[in-house]
Amino acid sequence: MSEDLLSQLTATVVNGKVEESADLTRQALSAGLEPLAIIERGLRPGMDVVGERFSCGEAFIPHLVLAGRAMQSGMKVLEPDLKKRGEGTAPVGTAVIGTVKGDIHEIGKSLVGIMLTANGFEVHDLGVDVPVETFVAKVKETGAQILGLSALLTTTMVVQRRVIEALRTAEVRGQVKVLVGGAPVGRAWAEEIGADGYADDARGAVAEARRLLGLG
Ligand code: B1M
Repeated sequence: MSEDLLSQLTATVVNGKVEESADLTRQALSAGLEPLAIIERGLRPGMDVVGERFSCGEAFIPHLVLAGRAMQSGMKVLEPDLKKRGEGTAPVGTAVIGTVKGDIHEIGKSLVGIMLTANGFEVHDLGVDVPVETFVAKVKETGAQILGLSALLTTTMVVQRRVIEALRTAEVRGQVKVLVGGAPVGRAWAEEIGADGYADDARGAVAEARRLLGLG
């Protein structure tokens, strides 16, 4: 039954069915499925299918846009439940996150933000296509201990390096730990550009942020 719901959910994302995605997500929640399982085993696999189809010329930009909307409408249903988990205790730290300049991929970054919030972080999400200087200014303004930089394109991952350089120039590099992620980004890249941490998914981002703050 649950597996059936999850594979239907994957299909609604692949087919870009925005309302059906929200409906099925509600049904999955009512059936007692964990929000994270719904994301990881229902919604996200749909994005991977559409991405693969795009790579081999079987899907086009409008399909990516619709699939993105369908995934986001499911995530909207789950967001309040996930965020509630971080309420009621003092924040474990402050994080600024965003997708770097030139890159409008939003979903993975938002998921990282939701998961950090769910795990007790105060999160300032700057959105997508964020200029280098905006990251620096927000780190200064909030005194954040974590800066999360998302990049989904091989052409924009280089901007992560520029942000780190700009933090150095602004003399705030020492006060913030930089966490990088996104599909083309790996640990070797994180080390090459002098980032402090790397994670390949939202769960890993929370674990890495906690490790960087010495929270275990
Ligand atoms: Co684009 N796109 N896209 N796209 N898109 C990819 C990334 C691509 C791999 C598709 C493909 O070719 N198979 C490819 C990149 C190739 C490359 O550079 N290596 C690509 C391309 C080429 C493009 C355009 C250039 C296409 C064009 O115009 N010709 C264009 C670029 C626009 C721009 O940004 N300037 C473009 C546009 C778009 C849309 C706008 C249409 C849409 C985004 C809609 C939106 O976000 N609102 C879109 C989509 C949907 C995708 C795919 C299909 C799905 C991305 C997604 O949301 N995945 C994607 C293919 C794919 O990933 N399979 C693709 C679901 C999400 C939960 O996963 O974002 O990977 P992800 O995030 C994960 C991890 O990466 C990680 O945790 C997240 C959650 O588990 N993570 C972090 C992410 N950020 C992190 C930060 C961290 C830690 C972990 O710490 C701070």
